[in-house]
Amino acid sequence: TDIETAKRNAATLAVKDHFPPSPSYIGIGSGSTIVHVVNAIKSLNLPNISQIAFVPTGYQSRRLITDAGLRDIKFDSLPAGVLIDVAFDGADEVDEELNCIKGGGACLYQEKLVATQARKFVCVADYRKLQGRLLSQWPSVPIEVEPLAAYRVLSVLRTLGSTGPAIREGSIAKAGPIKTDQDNFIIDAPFPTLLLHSDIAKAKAEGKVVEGRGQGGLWEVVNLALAIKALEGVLSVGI
Ligand code: DER
Repeated sequence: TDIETAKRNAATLAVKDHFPPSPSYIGIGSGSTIVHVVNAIKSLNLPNISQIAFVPTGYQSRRLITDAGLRDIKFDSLPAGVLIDVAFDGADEVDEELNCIKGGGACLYQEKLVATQARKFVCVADYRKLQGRLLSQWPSVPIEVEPLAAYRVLSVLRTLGSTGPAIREGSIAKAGPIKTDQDNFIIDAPFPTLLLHSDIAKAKAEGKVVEGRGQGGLWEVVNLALAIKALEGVLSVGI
């Protein structure tokens, strides 16, 4: 199957199996696969669609929601303590425990906020993304850092065995480092193939885990991995 068809298949499956009957809040991720999720939601032709607030994970995600005529709500406008019913998002790579590498689109901070405030996180991915271990295909772990913390995080990553972590530079359209929607840098940290969380628990037990607090944000960089574990993860793979 060609990749776009695989993405559409994954999105159709994910929405069919996991879009709740009468949700209040739905999380919408970033990237290209999520476009198919929004299309699949629209084709449900829900009579109560205007009652549902869609929570974006960045500017691209927000534009996707509003261009589709759906009602968007900014993350910081969510009522305190409310849980997002289901968050749909893509990933760059997923392992057999549903750990995800995210951040290819440099939206991972807000993606993580939405994913971790959702009752259920549905990762929508075409077959290329599903690998036994993380960093089998994807080259490095994206980490969002405040610019002030960047050089310190780079040196910590080197001591953790990352082979050449670097601040993500813009292309010809952007001189200098790219900035995320939260005005942060992205560091891409290459590591050898990453371990599963079960292996990471073992690495923690052996004291190989470094946990620290960057400027204002908590980042946990374990010996080999920075990965978000999908909450009640459900993996919808397009074939
Ligand atoms: O940045 C991210 O984590 C996104 O979810 C993204 O990388 C997935 O992008 P894709 O759906 O275009 O492959």
